[in-house]
Amino acid sequence: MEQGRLLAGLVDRVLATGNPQAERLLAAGVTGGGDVSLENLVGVPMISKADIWDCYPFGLRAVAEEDVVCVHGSSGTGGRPTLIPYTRQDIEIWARVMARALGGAGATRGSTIHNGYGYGLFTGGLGVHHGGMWLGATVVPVSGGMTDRQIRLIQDLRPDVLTCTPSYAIHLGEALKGAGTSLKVGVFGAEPWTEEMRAQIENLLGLKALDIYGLSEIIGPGVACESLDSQGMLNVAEDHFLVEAVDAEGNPVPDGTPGELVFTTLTKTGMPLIRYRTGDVAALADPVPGAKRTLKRMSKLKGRTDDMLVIRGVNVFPTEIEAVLLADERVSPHYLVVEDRRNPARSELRVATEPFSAAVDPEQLTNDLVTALRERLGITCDVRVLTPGSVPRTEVGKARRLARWTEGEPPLLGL
Ligand code: DLL
Repeated sequence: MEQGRLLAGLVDRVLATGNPQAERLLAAGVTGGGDVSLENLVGVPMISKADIWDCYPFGLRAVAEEDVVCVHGSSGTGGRPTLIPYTRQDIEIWARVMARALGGAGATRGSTIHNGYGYGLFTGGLGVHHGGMWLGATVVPVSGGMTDRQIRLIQDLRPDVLTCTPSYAIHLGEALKGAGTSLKVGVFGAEPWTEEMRAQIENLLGLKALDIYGLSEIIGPGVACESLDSQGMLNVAEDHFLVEAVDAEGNPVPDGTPGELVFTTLTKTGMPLIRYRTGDVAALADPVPGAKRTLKRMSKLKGRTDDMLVIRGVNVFPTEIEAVLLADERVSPHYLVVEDRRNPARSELRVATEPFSAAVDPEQLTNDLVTALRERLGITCDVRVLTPGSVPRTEVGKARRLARWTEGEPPLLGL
């Protein structure tokens, strides 16, 4: 099978570098591509973000320095920055998987793509840019922020495709104040978002909202993307990125069961990774039966392993809280989940929300949300319904939906 052949070639390429990833393979007894197959992949050592940090900046690079054409990564809010070197071939692969993702969302050569993802080290802006141009569409490289100018461009250039984070889509939708647009589809990602958030975005912007997933370590956006025909799941670009889902011990979980996603970059050259554990949790599934697309699918992300909250023994992902909050039509899509750890022996969950309108009775809404959260998640949360506008909006970068309160002032006034 094609994936098996690419995998063996990848293992040979990595071994030839002698880099720390190669040393780890050798230590596990892997001396050549012939030692690894799709069937025995589970026995091959995994690699993590900590390993990339340990080799900062480019210790895991697998090509000569002059073959690198650009660098992307994440700025490292949670720690050190992660930098990824790309070769010309990597950029082409990225452009192709992104073009396929945009095409699956209905974009064509005739499309205008309003690209509100940030341009820079972050992969969102340039990933969509490369893919949109590869497809032959017109990309408007607006980047994040300056919302008034974005509204003006949407009205003047009449784009059919919007690409940005789901939280910024909400922000744009609110700034449009009900004015109709030419937008038909949105390709939103880089942050977790639920079906309930999807309904709010579709309602606000009058478009079809699709999910796109990716991470700089693997390539950027386009590792997986929903298409109009993928039935709510994301098609994984398996011809380039081999996917596994594993439990906490690293054992594979069956399709349909959420597990940590592990990717192998079959065709990447600048910084290929074998069994990169992402910390992202989702469930895998086969392609839609009988469909033309033959790629494995993944569910929307439940969250990240490091964002999972343990409240009095109950495990909760912030997305589960979002789903309960936004299922109530009185609640606006602006919220913050706060894990109150001031007493480390007993974490409490506080949830700050806003009603859509000042006409909503805050006391009634508070009681209803406490009940709904208890019924759905089995935990009692301290819900605060704040006045509209209290929860900070994110105009640039990723929305912050989870805060940890360890001491001192609350992360948000009113908690
Ligand atoms: O966020 C790449 C990207 C850009 C994806 C634009 C989609 C759209 P990083 O900055 O390296 O790359 O962050 C990667 O973001 O491990 C997930 O935890 C999270 N993430 C990305 N897409 C989604 C999504 C880009 N659709 C990290 N749903 C990943 C939930 C997502 N979380």
